[in-house]
Amino acid sequence: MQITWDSIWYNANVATMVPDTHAYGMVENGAVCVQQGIVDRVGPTHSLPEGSLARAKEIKDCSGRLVTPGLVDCHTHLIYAGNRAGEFEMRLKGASYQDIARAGGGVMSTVRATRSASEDQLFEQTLLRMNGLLDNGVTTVEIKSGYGLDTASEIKMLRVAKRLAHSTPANITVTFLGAHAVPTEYNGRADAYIDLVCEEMLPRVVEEGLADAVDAFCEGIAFSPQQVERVFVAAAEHGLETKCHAEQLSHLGGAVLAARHGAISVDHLEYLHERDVAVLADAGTVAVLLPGAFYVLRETRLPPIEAMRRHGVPMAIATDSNPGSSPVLSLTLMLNMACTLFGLTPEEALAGATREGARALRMVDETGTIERGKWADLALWNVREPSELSYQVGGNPCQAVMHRGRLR
Ligand code: DI6
Ligand code: FE
Repeated sequence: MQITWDSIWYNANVATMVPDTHAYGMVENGAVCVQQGIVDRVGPTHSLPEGSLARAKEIKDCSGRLVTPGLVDCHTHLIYAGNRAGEFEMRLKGASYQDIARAGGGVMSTVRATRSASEDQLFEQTLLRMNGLLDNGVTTVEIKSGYGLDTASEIKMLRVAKRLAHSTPANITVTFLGAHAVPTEYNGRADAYIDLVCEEMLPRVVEEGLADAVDAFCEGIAFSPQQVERVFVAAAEHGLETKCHAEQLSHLGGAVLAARHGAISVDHLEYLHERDVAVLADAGTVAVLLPGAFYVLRETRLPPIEAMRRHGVPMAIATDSNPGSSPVLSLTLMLNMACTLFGLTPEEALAGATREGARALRMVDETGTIERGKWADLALWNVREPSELSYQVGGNPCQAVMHRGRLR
């Protein structure tokens, strides 16, 4: 019986990102054969069964260019209204991110704009940003709520996320981040706000099936470890995965707390202590590094990369796309910053935006590497070597994207 594939991308340098003896899991002059949205075969082009290309429904001669897994952006706050260019100017004149937040700006400024926007307006504005990400080779995106901070507005954001999931050619996962900041109306009553998150918002979110995971911001300008822990306990009662914004601006111990509660990922981590790293390693928690926020806030303290490497903590890279600390829509630019600012190797950076990003979303069995049986999520780039993706600063080398077998 002769096999007829739906599509074949051939003559490509295929960085499968499957961890093995070759750097980048590279198959030189390779071919990827796709059947019903799934990768069916990866191997050298010359070993394709005779006549495969002639019989395939769709073929692409990649002319020696690079093919990678579709990129995975595992941490975004893509849904919001307005922008914070004014705060950017204030920070350039010396105000700190925390000063601005304590004065009622920061997250709360975006909350006011997001509360006043209609669901349709939010959808339209977010779609433009989503397309920016996807143009840059992304096929999987995590989206958080967290700019509503009252039940109706959080639900509004999550519905926009679900609409995006249905109308975008990408795998979208949705995270409920009700515990992002204490809204003004709860000033001085953070515990009462956590009651609202756990007792009213979360049950509604679960009832409407609006989220895959729950996140919380553990920080001086947000919530204490005790408050975050209440959110994790409530999430577990509802059977939802957890994640945590931790050790971004100071060390409160959120990362270790989250890891002990079985969180899939802990994110930011500039202030993580070396002694915390072993706990993440034992728990199998992914460290999500966000060099865009580090850059925009002109942070100087580096996450303990070498210790994470030594302990084998999986490291993912994401945009943290948000209007305050990381107005970023290019994940390939984050590969560059992960190398130049955090000292990752180009291979670690690319793994961070593919395989390890997928791991941070518990999707690594479906996407994040090019392997038989996984979704055919692929990106074709106008470069030959995978290190060029980290090397280039700005611009967009992405030439074609396939999501679950369909060309975008
Ligand atoms: N850390 C971040 O980087 C985003 N949220 C968070 O907890 C930024 C949120 C914002 O400034 O709008
Ligand atoms: Fe974030």
